[in-house]
Formats: sequence, structure tokens, C-alpha cells
Amino acid sequence: MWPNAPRAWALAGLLALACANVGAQTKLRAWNIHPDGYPVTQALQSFTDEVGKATKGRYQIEVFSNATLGDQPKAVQMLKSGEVDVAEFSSGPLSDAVPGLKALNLPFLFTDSAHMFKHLDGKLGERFAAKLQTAGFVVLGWYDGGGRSFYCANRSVGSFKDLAGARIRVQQSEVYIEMVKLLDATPVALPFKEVLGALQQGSVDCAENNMPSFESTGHYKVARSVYVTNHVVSPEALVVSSKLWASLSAEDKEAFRAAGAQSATYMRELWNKRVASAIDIATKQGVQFVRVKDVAPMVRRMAPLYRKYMDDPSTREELLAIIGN
Ligand code: BDP
Repeated sequence: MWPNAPRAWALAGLLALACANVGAQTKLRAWNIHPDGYPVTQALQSFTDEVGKATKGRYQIEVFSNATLGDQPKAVQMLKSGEVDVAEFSSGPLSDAVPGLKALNLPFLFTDSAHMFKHLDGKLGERFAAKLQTAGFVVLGWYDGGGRSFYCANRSVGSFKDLAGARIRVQQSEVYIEMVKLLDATPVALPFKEVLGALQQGSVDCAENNMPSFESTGHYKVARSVYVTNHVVSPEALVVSSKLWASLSAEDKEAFRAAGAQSATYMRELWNKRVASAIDIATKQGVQFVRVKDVAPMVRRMAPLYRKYMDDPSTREELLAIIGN
């Protein structure tokens, strides 16, 4: 009996460990800037539910919405360092961390979301994802960032020339800052959550965003004139940290990937409905929409931006691929 005791103890120990592992749960944190009910929030929720189901509850992801964990540029750094595990980012702030992504923010590059996804769901998407992965971000789905337009408080805009001299809020992102300067306006980089207050107080005259964000933030209650330019059609990305990714088994990676893909499909469906309802809500509240008639003069203004990023080896090839198709 005695000679076998150490073995018996070891076996009992192993058994205890195995039992503990069966119920082991890993809790993860997801960063999100949007409120409840927004397409991104709903898609993130469906992602976390799917991951929970597919891993039988071993991975539990809590979604922190409304930027409660910090603003986007900060969250980009938090994800990179593994302080948060999952996030949904606009390609604006993301491209400041991964310069090869800047091509995605160039004005008038994609004509609409269908054009953008034709590229992102193919080879080009893989190339952008590879650039992101090298920088610490693993892409699990491309979400729709829609078309962004300018809107102003106390100023009606019927031509891009009416934006001259305005203080325009932009995301913390180089291409946006450069674009606004080329319109002879002053870019003011502000966190998303501070834009409403800035419009109300008049510290900025205008901002630019897609229609669901224009509506969900209440910007439309202050900025009553929208100049419908769709000047930037760009994607957003559902990403997880490389640190989390490296810790997953091959099977769990597959579960995360599948959940990401299905959440992206879901998000894009929700998006189109939300664009329509946002425009409807703002119109009913008396917001004036003026559609750009001819984008050519505005595109010509952007020429220095196109030259700059065509000359830049980190964006040139992607730009050529998009322009040719
Ligand atoms: C929204 C994006 C969000 C950005 C925000 C902004 O979904 O990620 O932070 O615009 O302008 O459309 O800051």
C-alpha cells in the first residue's frame, strides 16, 4: 500500500486539476464606443453570445459600451497592450496606430459600402488584416462605417466652400485633419463623446459623421444643416488583441472567427436599416439635408492628399488596387 501512495496522490491531484479545468472560465473585456441598441453594440452582443455558446461558456466577454473604458485613441492602445481583449474600432483612429491603413480614410475612395466590401471581403481585406495583425490587432470582422457627411450648427452649408473658416470637429486621425485643412477650415480633434457639448457651446461649428452616429449622439438636435457628401466611406473593425489570440487553442480560434464573421453579416444588415431610420428621425425634426451636386471640385481640392498617399509606399499598392476597381 505504502509504496503506491505517492502515485495515488499524484493521480488524485491530476483528477482535481482536470475537474477544475472543465468549469474554467476566462472573462474578457470588450470596448465599445456606442450606446445600447446601436448596430455595433447589437453585433458585438451577438459576437459575445456566439463565443459563449461555441466555447460552452469557457469564454465570457463583457461588453463595456459608451466608451466607459476610455476614448477610442486610448482604447486602441489598450487593445494593443492587451489591457482590453476585444474592441470595435473605426478605421480613423486605428490608422494612426497602423499607418498602412490610412488608405482606407481617403476621401472619395470608395463610392459606397458595397464597393468597400467588395474589396474588404477579398484579398485587400486580408492584406489590411495582415498589417493590423503585425501591429497587435487580430481582425475578426469588417463592420460598416457608412458614408460620412458634414453637418453644422448656426451655418447652412450648400457647397464645400461654405465650410471655409469653420472649426470642424474631426476624429484623432491624420487623414481627417489634413482633409479639413484642404477645405480651408480648422480641424479640431475631439473625443466622440465631447462633440455634442462642443457643438452646443459653439467651440466647434461643424462635425462630420455617418447618419446613425449623427442621430444616436443627438448632434442633429444642434447641427441642423447637413451637407450630404459621403466624403469618407470607411470600414470599422471587430478586433481582438494578439495577446488573447495567442492564448487560444486552434479550436477556440475557429469559434472566435466564426462568431466574428456572423456578427459582421448581422451588423451590415442592421446598419442599412439604421441609416434609413436616422435620416427619417432627423428629417422629421426639421434638419435640412443638401446633397452635393458635383463632387469633382471637392475631389480636386483633395489632390495633395492623393499625391501624398500615392507616394507613400505603405499605402500606394492598396490605393492602386482600389482605384483600378
Ligand atoms: C462613429 C464611429 C466611431 C467613431 C466616431 C467618431 O463608429 O467609432 O469614434 O464616429 O467620429 O461613426 O469619433
